[in-house]
Amino acid sequence: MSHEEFPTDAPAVVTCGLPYANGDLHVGHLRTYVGGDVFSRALETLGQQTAFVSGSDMHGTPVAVNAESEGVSPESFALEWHEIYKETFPKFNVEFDNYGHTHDETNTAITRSIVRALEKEGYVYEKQIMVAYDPIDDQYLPDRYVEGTCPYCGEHARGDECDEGCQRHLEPGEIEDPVSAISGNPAEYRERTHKFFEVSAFSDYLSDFLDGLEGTSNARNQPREWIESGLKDWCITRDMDWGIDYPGAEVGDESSPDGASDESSDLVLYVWVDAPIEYISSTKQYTDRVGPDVYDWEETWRGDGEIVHVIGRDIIQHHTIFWPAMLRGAGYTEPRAVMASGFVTLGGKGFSTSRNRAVWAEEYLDEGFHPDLLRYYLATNGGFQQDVDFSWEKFRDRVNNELVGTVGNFLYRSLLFAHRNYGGTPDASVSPEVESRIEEAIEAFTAGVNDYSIRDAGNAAVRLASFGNEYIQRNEPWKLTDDDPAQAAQVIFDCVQIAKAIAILFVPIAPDRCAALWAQLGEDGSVHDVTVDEALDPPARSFDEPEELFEKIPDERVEELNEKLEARVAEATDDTTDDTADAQDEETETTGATDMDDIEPLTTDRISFEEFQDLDIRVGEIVSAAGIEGADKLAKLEVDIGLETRQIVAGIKQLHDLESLQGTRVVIVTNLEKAELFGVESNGMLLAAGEEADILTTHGDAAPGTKIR
Ligand code: B3M
Ligand code: ZN
Repeated sequence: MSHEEFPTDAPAVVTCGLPYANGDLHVGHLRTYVGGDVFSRALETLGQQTAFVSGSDMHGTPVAVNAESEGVSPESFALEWHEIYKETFPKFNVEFDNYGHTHDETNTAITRSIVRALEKEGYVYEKQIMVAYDPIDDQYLPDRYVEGTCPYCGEHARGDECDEGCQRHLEPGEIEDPVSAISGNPAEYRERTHKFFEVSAFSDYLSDFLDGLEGTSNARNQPREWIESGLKDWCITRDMDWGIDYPGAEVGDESSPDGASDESSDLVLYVWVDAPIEYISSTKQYTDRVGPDVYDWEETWRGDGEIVHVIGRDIIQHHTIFWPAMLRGAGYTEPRAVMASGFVTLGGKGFSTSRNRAVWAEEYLDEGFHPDLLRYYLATNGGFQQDVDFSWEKFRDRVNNELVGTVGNFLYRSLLFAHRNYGGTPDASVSPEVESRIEEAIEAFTAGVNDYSIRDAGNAAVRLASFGNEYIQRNEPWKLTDDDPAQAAQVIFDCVQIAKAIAILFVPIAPDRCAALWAQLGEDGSVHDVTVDEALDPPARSFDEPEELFEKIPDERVEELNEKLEARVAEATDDTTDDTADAQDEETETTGATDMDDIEPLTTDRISFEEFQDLDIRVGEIVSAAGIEGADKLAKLEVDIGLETRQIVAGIKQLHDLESLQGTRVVIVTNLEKAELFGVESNGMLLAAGEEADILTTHGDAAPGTKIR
């Protein structure tokens, strides 16, 4: 791994978090896969050698619980979903170089060798722990088989993750008031011997690792606090049949240093051991297919590879603490970057599988929408770590205004003019103005990739198209063909050059549409093999009449789609009891969005205008923001309110990227009584909306201190 700018001379691998092979994919799930695909294509466009890999996560209780409720074996259940995912991703132009699964031979072998390496280095030990057990059903209750209360934040949590609260990984035995998620029976704790990975031994290493880690800032900030509050070792075995057997548990295996204890023969590895290892296994399978001369997995994972993990923000801890410790302990290369995406909501609320409140991946395609439209929406609608809301209205607006109105419009009008008047590209060479504008676009694209911002990389092409529209409008070539044919030819040549540059720079977002544009431009070969260096090469001489690349979405379609969605939700709500909704709803796992169907009722008590005026509400500007140590949710802010700077405690720690809040305009109630929270004085209140603490800001540029009335 280097910290040089992309492209570097080393091979890169971009990985996407492995989807649990346990149910239908919806557009919320697609965000990280589209994100990973865009990023990996963008690296290639820069000329970086890149492999793009992922696979299905076959093991663990998320698969076992769902298989059990369907009455089938976890293996056949997971394999069926695996095949579906493998077919679905390419339909969204998410094209992995290898898409494997965690249960295959490659992953089983590499997982065993890594666990053995960790044992050999002395990082694995045995310990007696209490594990949840259902005495009525006579069953151990690992991970998702048990539900209860998070000991850290008090929210309802599932076995191994506090998915509705503080997002922490929970160790076996930690969950309070345990009940079986299957039978609802109260669980008891029983003593068992399990294997532990000594993550705590890596504290110093991980601190340094995080200092150098690139990607989104949330992937550095959260784990820093976890390290400061003291790392716990991870239990890496489970009382289950489904999974990879603990190596050394096989009869006659002598490589286990202490021999296997009696109990370890019933143990499988915790799913989070073999799941990230699939990143390595999948890369190896790619090499096995194409040969090490084309791509060498060992150079990447054992040498100086640029490893970039693209994940959802709910699995940051696994990728920035547990996984790098495993890699380090077993002698593998450390990741260069972790890009952790925000969640996707639907019309401002969470996706809900059980309530059928989702836009399903297949459904999107069945409605006849081109995959590149959704890619554009998901990749450029806000920063990668910000949450994105999907609604058919917003989708229509972005498609109609930007893809059709800006990009499509520029391409169609200029290429049609070029074809009709010159049969393609006129005789000329690129003007200095357009040359430097294209260079700027390439720089913006390159900077976007190096900032891990797929939005910035994607917008480089859209901005260039917007310039193109302005350029053609300003120069009015249609008025010049008779009076100044050389100038007309110049302008149109420039436009074709811009179109060519757009085809190259927009490939990561819209691979299929850009391939069509490339063909339309009469260019040879595949645009997927072209790098930014070619954006200023002279365009092909002749091309045919162009076709429109993007189609407008009519308003009636939006109404129709919304009605369909509402009808489905109503139907599903009718025949889904809340209990099954809770037990089966795996939404929070992958999208993290919780249902917010219950909007608080309006208060009927009125207050007088005078009472309202008693509140001294001011515009403020955040000077600094930092998490309060030991508190899960609280952050300490210094806020400039014009007349002075106030220290304010706000419950936004997990919900915002604190580093990036500096300079944000906020709204502060300044005359609330002072309070002390977690030993820190709060001198005012920050206003924010809803569960996600959507921070109120001002629309214009009212200065700090301005009174709000
Ligand atoms: N299978 C899915 C999730 O928790 C989980 C990811 C594994 S990535 C190595 O989002
Ligand atoms: Zn919690």
